[in-house]
Amino acid sequence: MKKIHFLSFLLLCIASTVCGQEIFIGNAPFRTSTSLNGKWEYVLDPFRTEQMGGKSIYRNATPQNKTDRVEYSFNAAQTLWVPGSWNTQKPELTYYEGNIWYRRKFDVDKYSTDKRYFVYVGAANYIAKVSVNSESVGRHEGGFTPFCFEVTHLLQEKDNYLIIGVNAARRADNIPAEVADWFNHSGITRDVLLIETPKTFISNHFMALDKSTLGDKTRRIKGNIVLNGKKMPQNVQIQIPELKTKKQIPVASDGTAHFTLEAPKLKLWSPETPKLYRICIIAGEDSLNDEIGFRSIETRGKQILLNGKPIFLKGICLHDENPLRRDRAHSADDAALVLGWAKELGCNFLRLAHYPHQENIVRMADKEGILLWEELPLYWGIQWQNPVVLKKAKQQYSELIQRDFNRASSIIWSIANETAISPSRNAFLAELASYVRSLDNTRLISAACKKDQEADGHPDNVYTYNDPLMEHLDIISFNEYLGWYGGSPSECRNKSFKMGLEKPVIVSEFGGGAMQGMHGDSLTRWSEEFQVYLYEESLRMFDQIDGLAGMAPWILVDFMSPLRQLHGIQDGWNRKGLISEKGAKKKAFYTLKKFYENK
Ligand code: GCB
Repeated sequence: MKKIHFLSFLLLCIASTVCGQEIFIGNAPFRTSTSLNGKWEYVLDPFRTEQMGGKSIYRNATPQNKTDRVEYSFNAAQTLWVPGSWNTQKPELTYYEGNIWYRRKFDVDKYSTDKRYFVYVGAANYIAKVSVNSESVGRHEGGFTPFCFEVTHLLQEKDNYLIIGVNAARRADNIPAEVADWFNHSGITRDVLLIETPKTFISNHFMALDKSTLGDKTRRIKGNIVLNGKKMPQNVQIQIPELKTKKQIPVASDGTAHFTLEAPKLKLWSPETPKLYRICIIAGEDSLNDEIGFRSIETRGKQILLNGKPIFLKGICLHDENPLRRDRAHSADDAALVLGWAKELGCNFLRLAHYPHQENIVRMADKEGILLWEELPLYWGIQWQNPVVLKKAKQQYSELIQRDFNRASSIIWSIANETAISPSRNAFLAELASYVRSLDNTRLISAACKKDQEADGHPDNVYTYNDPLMEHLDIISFNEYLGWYGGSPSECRNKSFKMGLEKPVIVSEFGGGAMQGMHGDSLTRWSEEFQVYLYEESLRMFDQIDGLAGMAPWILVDFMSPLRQLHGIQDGWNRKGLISEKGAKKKAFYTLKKFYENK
């Protein structure tokens, strides 16, 4: 049994405090905080100059006398709703990907110089520059992971203002890169909080079942608590009231407290019984609650074992969007909408494609007993040979792992989607796989791969997979669109699959488009009947794969995509959903539901 690599976390935390005031604060929803969501004023900066008429926008300039020339004003500005995609709030911003500078004024309730204050942003797509009361506090890159800056030294009780400049430009050296099959929802897309803490506080905690005790009567929980502050308490206390567990743990000089807890009668988390325990951590003046489930996930030969028992993952893919609002999802209601549909479909598994989804869905999956595949947007067109891009990938992964380490539902880190084999890509992803493992060995690693292209015309109709990346993965996953991109659904009858490795297989995508309400025979493209036919043939074919441990067809709901412009049918929507953007189920929804009922 390998050790959980909490040391790496520690190094990360230290590294992030060294470069400016950025610090990772975990467990944000359970913190003492004030929401800064709501209406924010904004100034447009289409050429990304970051200044207007020679004055920096982040400094919130205002004319000092009647002769003063200031060529922008937040006071006379229009507003945008935060959180939310700016593109879908105003028609003139639909395809806007320049800079927008947002401003929010606020007072601090019960302001105290004994406290520390942090601006926490759930996500801002893609680069965010944060300033408070005219002082710049930091820059963050990556559109789907949270970040936090300390602002204690800049705050006062009244009349503070926070300015966040967001740059949504797509660039070749970004992750994702320039082209993707989804809408580039831009701006501050997730919650903004002002978190307050005591001077020394618990910045994060990491807890997991000690896998080696799975079969024992008294199981063990291993973990680590990370404190931040100048004066460390001697001990922290951890409690799991339901298990009547209470333990004092000494704090090392670097502010970490590693622990092992005996947990007699610990009930394991599973989709059938998604048991969560309330955890309470007390460190000096700070205390914190969380709800955590404990489970093990591993592979044995071609099986995926949850808590030591084989499990078949009945899944579906999902984008992080609320189609009814045409917006990025950001709330518990948004999460409940799609999880409700997935449960109705009979799923125990969701592939959260193709980037980190909002934290609410992960926490709700914990409560509802849905297993998750989480992914980073290493998607088409990545600059594999560029070391800066590898650094960005590591940073995004470390933020995601720090956010979701304690979520039992999250079982697979997917490090890439449909990336072509090349020496630089292989080296990049192999290094990333070992980096992710070094941060977290309580989950499995996979990636959505492609079949060998040259095997397409293989005389035996056998699809083979020789992607060298697969050696570095715990699970072999692949996307396969036979019947939609090339071939007809009937060809599924002749195909079979050959995997070179003794590992479980997940079909991470298959499917085809249908316009809800359009009917025809089973060969009429875009009809609901065609989609049913394609599902029937695909399901029969994939079900015969030796080592099949799960599937996640593409996709639960139609989603916004500027790549999809067929007028009258797509109009900016990828139509491969089993549910339309208005929430109406297509016939193939019931085809898959029936398959899962019998699985
Ligand atoms: C894929 C991609 C996914 C696309 C899908 C499609 O293979 O992974 O992002 O949206 O195909 O609809 O073509």
